[in-house]
Amino acid sequence: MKKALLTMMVLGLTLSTLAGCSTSSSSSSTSTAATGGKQKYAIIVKNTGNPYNEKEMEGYNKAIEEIGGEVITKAPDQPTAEAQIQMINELITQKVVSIAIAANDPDALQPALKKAMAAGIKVISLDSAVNADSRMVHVNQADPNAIGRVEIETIAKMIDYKGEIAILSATSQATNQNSWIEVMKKTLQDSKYKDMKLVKVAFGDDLRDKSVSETEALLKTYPNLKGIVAPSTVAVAAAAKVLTDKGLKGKVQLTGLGLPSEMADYITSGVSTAVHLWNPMDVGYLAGYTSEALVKGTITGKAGDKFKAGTLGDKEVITVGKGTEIMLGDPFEFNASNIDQWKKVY
Ligand code: RAM
Repeated sequence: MKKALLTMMVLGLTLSTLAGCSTSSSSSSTSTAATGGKQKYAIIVKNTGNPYNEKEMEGYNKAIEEIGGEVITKAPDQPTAEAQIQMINELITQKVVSIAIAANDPDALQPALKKAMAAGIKVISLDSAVNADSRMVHVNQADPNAIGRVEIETIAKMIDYKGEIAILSATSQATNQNSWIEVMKKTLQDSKYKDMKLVKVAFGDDLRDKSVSETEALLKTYPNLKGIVAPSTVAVAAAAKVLTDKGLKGKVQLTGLGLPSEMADYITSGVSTAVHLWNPMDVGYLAGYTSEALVKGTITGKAGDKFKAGTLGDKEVITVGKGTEIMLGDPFEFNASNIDQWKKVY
């Protein structure tokens, strides 16, 4: 009896702890914190099991807590548009005031997101955009041109501007990775890179096991491969592990977009001498404040709109292509000189 009571108490404590913590990576997690009529702000990330996405949600939570809203976080088990569509429809029923989404497809979410906007919900994308008609504004981590160019220049330096390279990406539909790959391909046309050849773009789907097997397949199919560019935090860590395990350090070079916390050992060992990224918590945090500004009517999402994004300071909406965006900053390089300091941050 005593034991049963204790179990119930522990369970109660666990549940109340969970309820207080609004970030979760389960397939459809909802904050159950006592809301007292608070407005519900929702974020949908690409999928579970990716520390980058968890940090994105963490930043979003922080912003929404600061502004006094209730957070709903959602992450599908698989990085698919179908799973995200279902989540959008659930959020419409839950009468959230805002949805921020890191999209698994640029176009497929349009009907669901349009339905949300027609219901008065403020819709933004972050990290991986939906098309301009499906959102009010996009929160972009960095200029895709800067990301694509720096990736090519980094791998080029590592292989002395000569030899075969491959790209190991996330999903084939990911808006963010595809925009960076497009810039990488364009950059490779520069005469500076004339002795380099892109032999393959492979997709690890932001899943660790698939990224591992795709890396192994690249190494097998292209025995002369000199370098891999992995513009996904999951892919670059998986490729680093494969190169380490196969003793290919120095034979096949690696760069990409990596979390310093996950890449520190590989940078220290020299399997990858440099990767780039931005702070995913800041991406989420900026999305939180952008959502609030739309809900409060401080901005409407049109170019020239200005607002204060908490500790990130003043931000302005700009036109990019057919839509508008809010830019976080520039990609940052992590290498042997700074990795020890950054691995503790994110
Ligand atoms: C993965 C995801 C994310 C991307 C980073 C670089 O974690 O695909 O969307 O921004 O990599």
